[in-house]
Amino acid sequence: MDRRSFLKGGLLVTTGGLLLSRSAFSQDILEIVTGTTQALKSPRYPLIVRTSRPRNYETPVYVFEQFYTPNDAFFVRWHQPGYAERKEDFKDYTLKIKGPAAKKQASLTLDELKKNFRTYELTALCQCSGNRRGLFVPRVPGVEWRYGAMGNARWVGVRLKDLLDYVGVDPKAKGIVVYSTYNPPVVEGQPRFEKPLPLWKAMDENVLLAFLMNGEEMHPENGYPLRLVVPGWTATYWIKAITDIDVVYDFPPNFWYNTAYRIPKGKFPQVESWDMDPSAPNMPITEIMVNSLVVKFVNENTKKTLYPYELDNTQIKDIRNFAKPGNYITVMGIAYDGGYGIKTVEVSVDGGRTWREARITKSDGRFSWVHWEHTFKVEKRGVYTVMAKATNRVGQTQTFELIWNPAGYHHNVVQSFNLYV
Ligand SMILES: Nc1nc2c(c(=O)[nH]1)N[C@H]1C(S)=C(S)[C@@H](COP(=O)(O)O)O[C@H]1N2
Ligand SMILES: [Mo]
Repeated sequence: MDRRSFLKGGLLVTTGGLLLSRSAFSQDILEIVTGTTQALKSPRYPLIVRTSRPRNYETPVYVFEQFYTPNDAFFVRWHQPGYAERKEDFKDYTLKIKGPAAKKQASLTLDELKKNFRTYELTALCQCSGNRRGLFVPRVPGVEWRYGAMGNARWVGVRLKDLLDYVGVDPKAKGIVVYSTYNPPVVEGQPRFEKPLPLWKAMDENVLLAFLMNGEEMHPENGYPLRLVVPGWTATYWIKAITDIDVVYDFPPNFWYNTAYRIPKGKFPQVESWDMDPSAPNMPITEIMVNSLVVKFVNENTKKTLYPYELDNTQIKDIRNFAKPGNYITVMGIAYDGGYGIKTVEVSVDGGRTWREARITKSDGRFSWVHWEHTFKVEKRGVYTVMAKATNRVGQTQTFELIWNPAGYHHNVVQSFNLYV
C-alpha cells in the first residue's frame, strides 16, 4: 500500500500497525485497509488498526499528553461487525426501559430524555478490560491491544438511577441487562453483545446514560446517540448506542458474561467485585486496576521531547542520544484506578531501588486519570532505568509480575525504560 499518504499529519509510520485517519471511518474503511487512500481527509489523529472487521482501533500513546482524549482520537472497540455507522441511522431512536422486575415500561426519545431528566457531567476514564493484552506472555487470544485501548473524557448525561426510579424497580430485582438493537449479531444464533449490572451498581449515582462526550455529540463509533458510562468499571459495561434496559429477577444466560469478561477469583485486588455465581472459579470483571503509563520524556536543557513508543504503540525500551550528563529530564505520564483516586505516583530512575514522588499536575475527579511529572538530573554517564508506579487511596498498587489470566485482562505491570546517557 501507499504509505506516504499516512505522512500527512507529520507522522512517520515506522513499523507494524496500519494507521488511518478518523475521517476514514464508515464505508471507506475497507478501501483503506486494502490500500487506496482517497478516503483520507483529516489525518490529524491516525488510529492504529488492530482488526478491521469488526473495527478495533487503538489510540497512539502520544495523544495522552492531552488530558481529555479528543473524540477524533478515541479508541474504538466492537465485538461483532454490524452496527449503525451514520447518525441518520438513528432517526427513530428510542430508549426502552422494561423487563419483568420493572413496575412500568418506558420508551423515550432522546429529546424526552434530555427534557425530563436532570443532566450531570463527570470525567471518567474508559478503558477496555483487555488493554495491553498484546503484552501478555504467554500470549492469549483476543485483540492484541498495546497501551491505547483507553481514553479520558468528559461525559454529560442523565443518571441511570433516575430512569430506574422513574419506572420503579421491584427491590427483589437482581439487576439490569443492557444492549443495543443497533448492534445485533450478524450470524444467526450468535449471542447478542449484552451486559448485566447488579442492582447496587445500576443504582450508583455516578452511572450515566451519556449523550455528550467532551462537549459534543459522540461519534457513532463511540456510542451515538446514547451510551452507558460506568465510571471505575472496565469499558465492557459501557454499552454503546444503548436501546434497551431490562430490569430482571435473574440474568438470562449470555456468553458475554457467563463465559467472556471473567477473571479468576482471588487474584486481583478489588473492592467492588461481583460474585455472580459462587460455585464458579471465576467472576465477572468489574473495576479498573490501578495503573500508570509514561507518555513522554522532555529534556529541559535541549527542549527536545521524546514519545517512547513506535506509532503502533510498541514501547521503545532503550532510549539513546537523548540526554547528556548534567541535563534535567522530565518524565510525564498518566495514572488512574477504579475510582478511589490516585494517591501517589512514584518514579524510580535506578531500576526500582529508590523512588521519588511525582507531582500530580492535573486531575478532574476520582474517575478521571491524572497527569503527573517528575524531573531528575542525569549526573553522569550510564544507564538510568526509569519506572513509574501508581498507588491509589485504598492502597492498591501496580504489580511487577504479570497476573496472567486466560482472557488477558488487567495488565498493570510497571513499565521500565533504559535511558542511556
Ligand atoms: N453496543 C456495543 N457496546 C459496546 C461494545 C460492543 O461491542 N457493542 N463493546 C464494549 C467494550 S468491550 C468496550 S472496551 C467499549 C469501547 O468503547 P469505545 O469503542 O467507545 O472506545 O465499548 C463497550 N460497549
Ligand atoms: Mo473492552
